[in-house]
Amino acid sequence: MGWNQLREQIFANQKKLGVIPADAVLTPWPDELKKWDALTADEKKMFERQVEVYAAYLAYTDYEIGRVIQAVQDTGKLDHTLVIYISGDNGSSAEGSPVGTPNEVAQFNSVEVPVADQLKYFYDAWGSERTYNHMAVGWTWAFSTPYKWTKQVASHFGGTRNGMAIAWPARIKDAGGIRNQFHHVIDVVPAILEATGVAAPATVAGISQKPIEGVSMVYTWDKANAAAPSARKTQYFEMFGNRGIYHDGWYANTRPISPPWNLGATPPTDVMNAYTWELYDLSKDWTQANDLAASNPAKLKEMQEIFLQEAAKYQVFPLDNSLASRMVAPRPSLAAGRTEFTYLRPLTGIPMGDAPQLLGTSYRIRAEIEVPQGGGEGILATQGGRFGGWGFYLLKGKPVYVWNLLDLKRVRWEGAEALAPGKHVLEFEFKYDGLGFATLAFNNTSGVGRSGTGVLKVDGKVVATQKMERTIPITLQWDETFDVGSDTGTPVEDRDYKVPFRFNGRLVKLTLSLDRPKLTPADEQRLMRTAKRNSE
Ligand SMILES: [Ca+2]
Repeated sequence: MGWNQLREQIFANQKKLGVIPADAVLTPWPDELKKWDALTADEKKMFERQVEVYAAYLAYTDYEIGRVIQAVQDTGKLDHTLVIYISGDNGSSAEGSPVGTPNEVAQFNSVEVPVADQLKYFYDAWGSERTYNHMAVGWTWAFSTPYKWTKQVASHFGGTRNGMAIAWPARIKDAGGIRNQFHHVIDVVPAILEATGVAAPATVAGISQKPIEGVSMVYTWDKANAAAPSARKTQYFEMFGNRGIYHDGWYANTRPISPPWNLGATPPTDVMNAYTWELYDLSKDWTQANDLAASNPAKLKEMQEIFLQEAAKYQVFPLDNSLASRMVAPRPSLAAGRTEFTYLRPLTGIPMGDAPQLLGTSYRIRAEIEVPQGGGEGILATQGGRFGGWGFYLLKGKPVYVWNLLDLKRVRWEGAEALAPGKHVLEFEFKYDGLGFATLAFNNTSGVGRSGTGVLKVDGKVVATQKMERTIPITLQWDETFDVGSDTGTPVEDRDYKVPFRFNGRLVKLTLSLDRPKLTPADEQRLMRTAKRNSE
């Protein structure tokens, strides 16, 4: 079964179960996505594999959640346990690209893996520890049935609305009952507070607390209130400048400028006014299918005013619709503003934000070590892992530096000779050819992902020199860390070692120095001209 047929089947099932109203309309398939029948045989084969693995993941998750519930039941406390189950933290995710990806880290670096390569290299491995996989957007759209859009799209329910089930056998008697009141995830805490009779603290450790902004959902539990009006009257939504506002059964929202799977899109500079608005009467239109913006401009204006009020109240302004530049914007961290990092002993688990950032920059890593009798082996420093990262280590006594380019290619510098026991200084110097992350401030990606030349030295002598034609542009593998003296998570090169691959000698001192490219006034003018041209 393809994704179009799946969407129809899900929609029919939702009506049969009564979780959507009988008069709900299935929103149309988007022009941006291929229909299943238009796919090639190879595409169908690969995409079926993707969704089978996703289905297996769902079944596995379901089973494990069942074990948690069973464990509560085994203690005899299930009758007095409140369970709030929400299936997702937003809509189904479209971050895998229209063809899916074996490596989401590659996708976040705007590197798409063609279907032919997926079939050739990743078909059998899909869903194993060899892949960081994500299904194609067609499936995503089907799993957001009956709505439009996906995760990241705050304006439409395909990006925001999730099914929720609440159980409390001793208290909620209408088991299996369905409720359709409009609520938001911030209403979970007020519901728990009311259910438990616990008041929200006015102060914590002497600090007065902001008021809780949600409203309780407990009133919906009694069958007599099944059709009671929603206690939540108003809720704003916003992400990357794209936005929506719910108020008393009405919903107004902007239309996304570009789909979330297009990471290279240039957002409009006038975030307040450059968007088209839509208007929906949710009391008659569950799925945002019938846009009333043109026929009821007065209501739309009223809703837009409410958005402005709510956004001001909850510190949404200034709206920011930048993508890449926001992703890499400097944040407060231990690493912010530093260009020199010195480590005097082994250390693991430093998250990406607090580690030296080696992308889009020239840098030098210098390791003073003592190689033990019998030869050196193990990690000096590493960051990332199997799906993107770098490693500096001794392998059978020889110095090795590896850049793992998103598990699609590995570039390697290696000394020909094993190091003799005793003191040594190892250095890896990388000279980057581009302008670096600073160009992203102008919504321009020309500075990232450029070439560079690496030189590996032992005791001051060059042992390997190589140019990398491309570098990872945006991000390393975010769920792995920067480690000194051993490796955690996954290795950057499985063929060389298994984690933790602890260095068996003495690490006297490890220094990383960054030499970030600086924009000249001429560079800035050129980038500003390009940004202006793109927005016109
Ligand atoms: Ca690792």
